[in-house]
Amino acid sequence: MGEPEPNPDPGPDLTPADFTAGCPAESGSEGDSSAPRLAAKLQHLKRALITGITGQDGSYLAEFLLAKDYEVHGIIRRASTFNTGRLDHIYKDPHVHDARLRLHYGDIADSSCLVKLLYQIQPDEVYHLGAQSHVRVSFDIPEYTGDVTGLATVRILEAMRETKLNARFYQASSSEMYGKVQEVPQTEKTPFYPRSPYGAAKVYAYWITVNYRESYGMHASNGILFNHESPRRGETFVTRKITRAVARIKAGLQHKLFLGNLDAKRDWGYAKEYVEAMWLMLQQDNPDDYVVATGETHSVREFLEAAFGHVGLDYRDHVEVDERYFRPAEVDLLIGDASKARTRLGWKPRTTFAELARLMVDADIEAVAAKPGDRGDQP
Ligand code: NAP
Ligand code: F7E
Repeated sequence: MGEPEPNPDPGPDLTPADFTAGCPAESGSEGDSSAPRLAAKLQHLKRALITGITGQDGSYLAEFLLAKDYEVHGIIRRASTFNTGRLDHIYKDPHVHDARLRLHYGDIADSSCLVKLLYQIQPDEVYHLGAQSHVRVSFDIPEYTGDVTGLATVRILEAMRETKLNARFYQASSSEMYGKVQEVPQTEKTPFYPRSPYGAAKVYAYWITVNYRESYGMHASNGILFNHESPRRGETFVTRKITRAVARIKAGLQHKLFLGNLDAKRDWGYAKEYVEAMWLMLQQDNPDDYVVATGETHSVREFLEAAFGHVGLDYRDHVEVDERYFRPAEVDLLIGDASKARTRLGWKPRTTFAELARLMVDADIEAVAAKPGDRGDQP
C-alpha cells in the first residue's frame, strides 16, 4: 500500500468538535432526512474504540474494522502539526452521512477524558494501542514511558469499570517483556525479564490486564506481539530507517546510513496481518493471552542484506556503526512460538521476511519519487 493522501484540510479554525462528532445517534445534521435512518443503521453496527489510532497498528486496525462494518472511534492527541497522516485515506468528514470513523481529541495520560469518552462512545470493543513505543527513547524518558506505556492501561480499565462498560479489552503487550530471554522460543508461559523502561512498563500493563480479568471478570486479553513492520512503521525503528535509507541512497539523495547493534535478532512480521490477530482475540468466548509471531528470527544485518540486495546494492558500502544508537541494555534474541494463536484463533503469518523487506523498500522508493526533497537524517 502506498503513502496515504495528504490530510483533508479541515480549515484554519479546527476545533475538538470537528473531530469529536458526538454519539453516533446524534450524527447527521438537522434537516437531513437520512439522519434517522443512518442512526438506526449505526445502532446495529459494532462499535470499537482504538487508542493509538494514528500509529502504525492503529491505522491498519481501523482499516480492518471499517471493512468489517464496525463504527470506529479513535483517540488522537492534539499536536502542533497534523498527526493523522496514516488515516487520511480512510477519514471522511463527520458531516458526511456514512462516516463510520470518528476521531476524538484526548490523551491516555488523562483519566477524566478517558471516562468521558468511554461514557459517550459506549464501545463494544476497546483496543488499547497507545504508548510511547520506542525502546531506545524509553531510556531517555523512563518516567514518562512508565506513565503512558504502563499506567495508561489501568486508567482505561478503571474508566471502563467506572462507566460500567461491558466492553471487551485488548492490551498491546510486547515481546520486549521477554528481554533477556529465559527460554527459546518464547511462548505465553515464558517468564518475563524486561531490559528497558519500555519493557518494564509493558510488564506492568500485561499483569494489570490479567489482574482485572481475574478480579472483575472482564473480557480482557493480552496480545504478546513480536516486532511487526510495514511501510507505515515509524521512521526511527530499525527496519524503516533502513528501507528509507535504501530508497534515498538509490535515488542519490544520501550515501551513508548510521546504525547501532547489527547483531540483534528479531522475529519480524507484517503489521497488516498482526492486527487481524488482535480482532480475533476479542471474538473468542473467553479472554486469554496469545503470542503473535512468525517463528523465524533474523539479525539486523540480515535485514540490511535483504533490503539493500533488493535494489542491487551492498550494505557494506553504505552502513557505518555509530555507538549513539546502542542501548544501555540490549535484547539480543527474540523468536516467538505462536502455536496457541494458530490453534485457537486460526491465525498465521502470510508474508515472509524477504517479502516484508522488499515491500517496505518498494514503498519507500515510491515515496521518495513522490517527494524527493524529504528530510533524510534520522534521530
Ligand atoms: P506507534 O506507531 O508508535 O503508535 C503509537 C500510538 O500511540 C500513536 O498513535 C501515538 O500518537 C499514540 N500515543 C502515544 N502517546 C499517547 C498519549 N499520551 N495519548 C494518546 N495517544 C498516544 O506504535 P505501533 O507500532 O503502532 O504499536 C502499537 C502498540 O503496540 C504500542 O502500544 C506498542 O508499544 C505495541 N507493540 C508494538 C509492536 C511493534 O512491533 N510495532 C510490538 C509489540 C507491541 P501520535 O501519533 O500522536 O504519536
Ligand atoms: O530495534 C537494533 C536495536 O527500534 C530493533 C517496538 O515496536 O518492537 C520494537 O522495539 C533492533 C534493536 O525495535 C538501530 O538495538 C540497530 O536490537 O526497530 P527497533 P525494538 O527495540 O525491537 C517491540 C516488539 C516493541 O514492542 C516496540 O514498541 O535493532 N538497532 N541499529 C537499531 N534500532 C534502531 N531503532 N535504530 C538504529 O539505528
